[in-house]
Amino acid sequence: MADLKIHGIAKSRAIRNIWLAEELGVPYDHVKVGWVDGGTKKPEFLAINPNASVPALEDGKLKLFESLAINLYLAKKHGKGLYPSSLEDEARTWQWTLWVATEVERHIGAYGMHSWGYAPEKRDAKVAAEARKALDKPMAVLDQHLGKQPYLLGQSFTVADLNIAGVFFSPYVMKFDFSPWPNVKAWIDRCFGRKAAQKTMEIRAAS
Ligand SMILES: N[C@@H](CCC(=O)N[C@@H](CS)C(=O)NCC(=O)O)C(=O)O
Repeated sequence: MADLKIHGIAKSRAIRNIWLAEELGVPYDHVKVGWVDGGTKKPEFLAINPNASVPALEDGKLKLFESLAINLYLAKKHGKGLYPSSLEDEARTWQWTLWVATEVERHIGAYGMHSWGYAPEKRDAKVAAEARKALDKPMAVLDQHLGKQPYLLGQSFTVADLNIAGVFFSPYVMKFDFSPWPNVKAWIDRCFGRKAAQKTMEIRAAS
């Protein structure tokens, strides 16, 4: 049994943490907690994440929730070049992470649920269209930034890239059209072309 436990089925935001663990090459146990089957409501899970949602992390005595915060912690703890070494780049990592969580995730989430996530009878094309339109502004910001450099912090892939690309994990798998933002498209192909990302996709596909 590994010290590190990632709770949450692969077809959930836990995939972001699985990807990071695969990048780091750290041993981890994958505890496949889901919500449809009531797994997130069980007392033993609520003791780890009282929000009744996945993912959640246990690392020895530490318990954490919030997928993107979990990644910041793991990347900082294990390093391996994925966590920035300067204070300024650390601040940029927090900036992009909070940006994707507050400016992007709800729109891409709504688009995804109303395009492929919900059963067809629950999908609302109007909600999907509005969510897609709301993405234009933040995606233009990301595209402009990535026109200057291959990765968010510069020349190499870091947890900042993984956290932002991780929010697009299922849209990427579901062939969301990134072509209106060519720099984002080239960057996300680079991110998901990584060996660890490919392995993570296989884990998700097999789940
Ligand atoms: N902001 C949280 C969101 C967690 C979340 O909403 N997870 C979904 C699965 S991807 C969930 O467990 N939902 C439980 C439910 O809908 O009852 C994070 O990024 O970890």
